[in-house]
Amino acid sequence: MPEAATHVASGKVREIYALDDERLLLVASDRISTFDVVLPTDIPDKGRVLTGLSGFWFARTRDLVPNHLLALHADGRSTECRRLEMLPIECVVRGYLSGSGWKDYVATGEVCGHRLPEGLSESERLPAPIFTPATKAQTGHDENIDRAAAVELVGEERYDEVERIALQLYAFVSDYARARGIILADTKLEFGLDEQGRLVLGDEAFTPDSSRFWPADEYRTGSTPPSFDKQFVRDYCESLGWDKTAPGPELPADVVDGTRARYVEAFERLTGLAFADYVARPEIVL
Ligand code: Q0Z
Repeated sequence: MPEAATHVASGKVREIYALDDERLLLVASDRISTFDVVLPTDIPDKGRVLTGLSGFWFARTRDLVPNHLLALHADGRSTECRRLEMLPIECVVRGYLSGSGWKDYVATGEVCGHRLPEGLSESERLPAPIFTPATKAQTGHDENIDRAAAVELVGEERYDEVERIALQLYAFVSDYARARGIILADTKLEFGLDEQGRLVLGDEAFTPDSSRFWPADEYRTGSTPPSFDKQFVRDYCESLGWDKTAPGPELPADVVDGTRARYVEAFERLTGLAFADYVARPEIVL
């Protein structure tokens, strides 16, 4: 990391540093969280996998929408990006009924004001992908909101623009992933504005931490399909009878190795690149 970089913010598993007035450095650690708790054991290379995937998608979607990426650093886990004025909403697209979308549907028959057909099962594919914005909670959980509430936060014109772009991005990446045996159930995108007020895709994009990836060959409705990346960790934590409050348990070597292998497999299947080649030369994803 450059000597002058000053720390700006910490996420559960990432850090942001300011390089200057216009540029930030996003650093993805190898930390992993499950059931909202960061575990004391790292997954080696997880931060590189996520950084490489984000870079891969930024490079392939730049004709749909400009993004904040300026450079990938040689460590494979740090990205230099343009500093944006971030919009105050999380831009979620759902192609399948899972997580809070499933909970809201069971309670109300709707998700973020989208009335859905009756009788859908958990994890079922939706008739068409839906844009389901959420507030950005500083602590705790993001809250799903409807169009009217999101328009209050960003304005009608900007809302219509992010909805259209987010749906286009989801369509592109979900088709790409599906052809490689991976279902993109849903994804959370963050957009910002540049100096000229143009919409720019920021943060991380289409990583396993910001999206639900399901192995297509294990997909079925009526329950939560296994997560592509975190299933070993979840199964191990469940087997302990841990109460899901901090501190989380340490992970044994076989769970670490199996989880690392799943992250690397997601990277290699989605990008078609050998992960070792990425580590040697991160810019190959661009
Ligand atoms: C992203 C976050 C992380 C904690 C701010 N290009 C940008 N311009 C301005 N702000 C951001 C970005 Cl990406 C920005 N976050 C989310 C990331 C650690 C929080 F690595 N917060």
